[in-house]
Amino acid sequence: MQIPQDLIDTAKLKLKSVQSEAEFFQLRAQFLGKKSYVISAFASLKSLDPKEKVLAAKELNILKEKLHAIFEEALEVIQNIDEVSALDVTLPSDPYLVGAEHPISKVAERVISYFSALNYQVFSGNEIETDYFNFEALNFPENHPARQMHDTFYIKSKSKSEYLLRTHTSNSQIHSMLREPLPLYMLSPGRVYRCDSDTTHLPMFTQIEGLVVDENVTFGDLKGIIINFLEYFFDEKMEVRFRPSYFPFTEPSAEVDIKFGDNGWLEILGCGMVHPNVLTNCNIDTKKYRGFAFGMGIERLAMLRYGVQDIREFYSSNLDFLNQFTS
Ligand code: 2NL
Repeated sequence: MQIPQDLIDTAKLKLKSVQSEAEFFQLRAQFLGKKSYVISAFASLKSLDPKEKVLAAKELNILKEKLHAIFEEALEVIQNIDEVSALDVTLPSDPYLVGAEHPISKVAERVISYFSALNYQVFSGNEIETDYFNFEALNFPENHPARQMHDTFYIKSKSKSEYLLRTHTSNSQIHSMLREPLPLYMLSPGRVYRCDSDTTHLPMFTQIEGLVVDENVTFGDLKGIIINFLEYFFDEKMEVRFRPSYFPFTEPSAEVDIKFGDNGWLEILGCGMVHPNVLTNCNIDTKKYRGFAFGMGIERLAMLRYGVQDIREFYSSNLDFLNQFTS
C-alpha cells in the first residue's frame, strides 16, 4: 500500500491560512473525517494480505496520530486568537508615507494666501545681491552697522562691486519697482542671511515683505491691512499696537506688537511709509506716488503658531519634529 508522505506538510500549510474555527473544522474533516484519505485507507486494509496489512496499519496509525497532534495544536492557537487581534480585512491599508510640508512653507503659504486674495503679486528675487540693491538703494547710510562684516555675509570682499547674501528681501522690491508698472502691490517671500545664531536667530531665515506703491496711500491704509492680516493669520480678534521705530527705508516707521497671553506685548513685524529717497532711487515720482511697506520673519511666526521654543528645530532635519506637520 502506497501511503502519501506529503500529507503532513499539506495539512500544516493549509492550517496556516485558517482564520476561523469554522474553517478549521472544515479542514480537519478533510484530513481526519469519515471521507478523509486516512480513515478510508483503514477500510481498504482488509483487501491486503496479513503481512502487508500489519505494516500498512502501523504506518497509517502513525500518520493519523501525527495529523491529530497537528490539528490539536492548531485548534489551541485558533481559539486563542481573540476578536481584537483577528485579521480584519475591511481595515484600510497602511497609508503611503509621502512626508510633510515643512512648517516654514506652511506658514509662508498662509501669509501669501491673505495677500494673494488682495491681488498682491509675488516676486521672490535673488538671494545673491550687490551692495547697491541690498543697502544703497534702500537709503542705508554708508556707515550703517548692518553693512559691517559681522552682520552681513560678503562674497569675497566688501568692495562695492562685489556680491553679498541679501539680508532682507527688499532687494527684490527694488528690482520690482524698477521693472513693474505702477501701481504696484507686491509680496516678496524668500530666504535671507545674517551673521547671527542662537535659540531665536539663525544665519539663514525666511522673510516676507510687502510693498504697495500707489497714489494717495496712507499710514491708515497700512494700519488697516496689517491689523486685518494679523486677525486672519491668528484666526482671532487681536489687540495690536503700533510702536514708533526706525528703519532707513521707511519714514515714519513702526514696529507692530500683539498682545500674547500673559506675556504682554510681543513684536511681530515692522512697517512704515516708504522713504522718498527709496522711491526716487527707483525713478518713481514722489509728487504722484507714495508707498507703504512691511516685513516679517516667518520662523518667528511659525514659532508662535506651533509653540516651537528653539528656532533651530526647523532646520535640524529631525523627522520626529517634521512629521508633526502632516495635516
Ligand atoms: C522687519 C522689518 C520691514 C520694510 C521691511 C521695505 C522695503 C522697501 C521699501 C521700504 Cl523696498 N520698506 N520693507 C519696511 C519696514 C519694515 O521689515 O522687522 N522685518 C523682519
